[in-house]
Amino acid sequence: APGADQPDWWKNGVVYQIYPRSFADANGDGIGDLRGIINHVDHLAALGVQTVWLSPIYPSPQDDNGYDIANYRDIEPMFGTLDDFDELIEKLHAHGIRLVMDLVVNHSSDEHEWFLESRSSRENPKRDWYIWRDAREVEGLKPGERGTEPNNWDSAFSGPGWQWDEETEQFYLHMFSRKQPDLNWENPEVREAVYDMMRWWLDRGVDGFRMDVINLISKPEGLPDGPPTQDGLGSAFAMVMTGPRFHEFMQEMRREVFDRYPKTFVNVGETPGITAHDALLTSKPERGELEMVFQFEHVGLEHEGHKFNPSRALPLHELAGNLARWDREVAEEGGWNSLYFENHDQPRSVSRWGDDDPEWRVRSAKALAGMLHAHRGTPYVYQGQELGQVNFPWESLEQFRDIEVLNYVRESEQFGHGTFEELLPGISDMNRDNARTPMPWTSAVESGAGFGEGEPWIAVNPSAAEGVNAADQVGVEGSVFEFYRALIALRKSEPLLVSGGFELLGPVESMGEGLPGQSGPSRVWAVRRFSAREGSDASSLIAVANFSRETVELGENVWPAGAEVVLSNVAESERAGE
Ligand code: TEU
Ligand code: CA
Repeated sequence: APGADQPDWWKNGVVYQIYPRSFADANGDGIGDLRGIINHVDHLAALGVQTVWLSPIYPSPQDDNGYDIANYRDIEPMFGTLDDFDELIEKLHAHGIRLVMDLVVNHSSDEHEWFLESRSSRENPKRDWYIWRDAREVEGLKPGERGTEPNNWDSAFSGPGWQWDEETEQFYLHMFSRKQPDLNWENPEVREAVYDMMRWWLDRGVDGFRMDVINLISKPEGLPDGPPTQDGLGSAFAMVMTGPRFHEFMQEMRREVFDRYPKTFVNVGETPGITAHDALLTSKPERGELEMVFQFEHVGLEHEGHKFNPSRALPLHELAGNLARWDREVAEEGGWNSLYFENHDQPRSVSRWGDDDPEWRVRSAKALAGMLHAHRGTPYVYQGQELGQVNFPWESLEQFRDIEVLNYVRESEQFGHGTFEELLPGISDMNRDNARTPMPWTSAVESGAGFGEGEPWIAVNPSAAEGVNAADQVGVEGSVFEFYRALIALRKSEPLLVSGGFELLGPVESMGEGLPGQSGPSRVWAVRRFSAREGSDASSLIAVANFSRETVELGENVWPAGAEVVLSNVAESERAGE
C-alpha cells in the first residue's frame, strides 16, 4: 500500500467515507456501484484524502443496506464484481489512497450460509455459531404454549431483540433487525472463521477495516435483563456494550490477523457507548488492540430518551467540552481519537449544529470543518460533507427508506405513541436517510444531480440546485470543497495538527456567560494546538469559530496580538477588525 513503510501513517491523513449505494451509479439502475466510485477517484484525489472507507459492499439482502452480510468473501452483484473491486483498489493505490473495508461481524445476515446451517437443526455443528436460547418459562402455560423471550432485551430497530424459530423451537438473538442474527463470539470456531476471512481481504490488498459495532461482540454471562426502556422491554445495548471479553478478543484479533502482516493496517472500531477509559485501553498501541475507535457521546448529547424524540438545541460548551475531555482522557494519555461529525448514521452537521440557512450555510460548514480538524486525532469526512450538505426537507413517510424509521413509525402507531405527523419533526432532524441521499455531482436535481441515469433509490436533496454539488464547488474559490481541500493540505504541511498538544480555550461552562470580552451566552469555540506550552521556540495554531450570526470581539486569550490567519471561512475583505 502507498506509504506502507511509515509507521502510524493513519495519524497523518484524513479518511473519506463512501456510502456506495449513494455515491455514484454507473449502470443506471438507480443504485450506486463500484464503477461509479472508480469514475470519481479524481474527486477524492483532488480533496487530498489519505484513505477511503467503504460502507459494506458484500452480498446482502440489503435489509439494513449491507450491514447484513450474506457472504463475507464476495461483492454484492448490484455493486459489481471482485474484478471491479481489484480495479478500484489498484486505482486508489495509484493515487496514493488506501482502502479500508467496513466489516460487520457482530452479526451476519439471516441469509448467510452459517445461519442457514445454524437454524436447520439443534444438532447442526453450526448451531452454536449464533445465540440460541429456550423460551423463558412463565407461570400458567398451557400445553403447546411457549414461554416468553429469554430476557427483556430490545433491538436497536424497535421491538424485542429475540426472534422465535418455529422449526427448532428456540429464540435467536438479534441486537439489530431480525434479519441480523448475532454471532456467538464465545465459540472459538466463529472467531477463527472471522480472522481467516479478514486475512483473505488483507491478502487481496485492502489496507484495514472499520469494524462495525465491534464492542458489542462479547455478551455478559447469563444474558441478564437490561434496564427498562419502554413497552416492557429493557436495553440490550446497556448490557452488552464493551462486554467482559471485548479487550481479550481485540488482542486475539491483533495476534491472529494483523501481527501476521507488516504493520500497515488501520483498524477502527465502531463502538457505541464506549467510555473514554475503554477507548484508551483499546487504542493504546502497547496493548495491541485497535488503532482508534469511534466514540458516540458527542453525537448523543442533545437526545432526551429515544433519538427520534424532538431534540434540544445543543449548548456549544457541551460539544466543545466533550471533545476536549476525550482529548484529555484518550489522546493525552497515549491513545488516539477518531474525529467525526457525520457518517451514514448521522444527520448533516450543518443542519444539526451549524446554520443551514442559505445565507450562512457555507460559512457554517467551513467553521465546523475547521474546528473538527483542529482536534487531536484522525479526521473523517463523510461524502457530501465536503460540499456542506444539509438535511433533506422530509414531508411524507413514502420518502423514507431506512429500516430504523420504518420500524419506529410502525411500532409507535401500534403502541399509540404518536402518528407519523406527530413524529415527523423528531424524525426529520435525526434520521439516517439525511446522510443517504445521492451524492450531488451537478445542480440538475430533476435528472438526479449527476448521480446516474436511472431514478435514484432515494430522493435527491433539492440543495443541489443551490450550490451543494461538486460541479459548482471543485476548483471554485470560496467553496466549502476548496476549504476542505486547504484544510486537508494544511494537515500535511503543519505537524502541529497531527502531533501538537491540545487545549480548549473556550467556551467552557465555568466561563458562564461566555468568554471575557464577549457578551451574551457562550458562542465562540476556540482550541489551540501547540508544540510546547512556553519558551521562545513555542509555536501554536489556534482554531476559532463564531457560532452566532453576530460579530464578536475576540479577547487576547483567544487571539493574541500579532497572530496570523492561515485559513479562514470568511473572505479577507469581509473580516472585521483584524
Ligand atoms: O451502527 C451501530 C449503531 O449503534 C448506530 O449508529 C445505529 O445506527 C443506531 O443505533 C441507530 O439508531 C452500525 C452501522 O453503522 C449501522 O449503519 C448499522 O445499521 C448497525 O451498525 C448494524 O450493523
Ligand atoms: Ca448501479
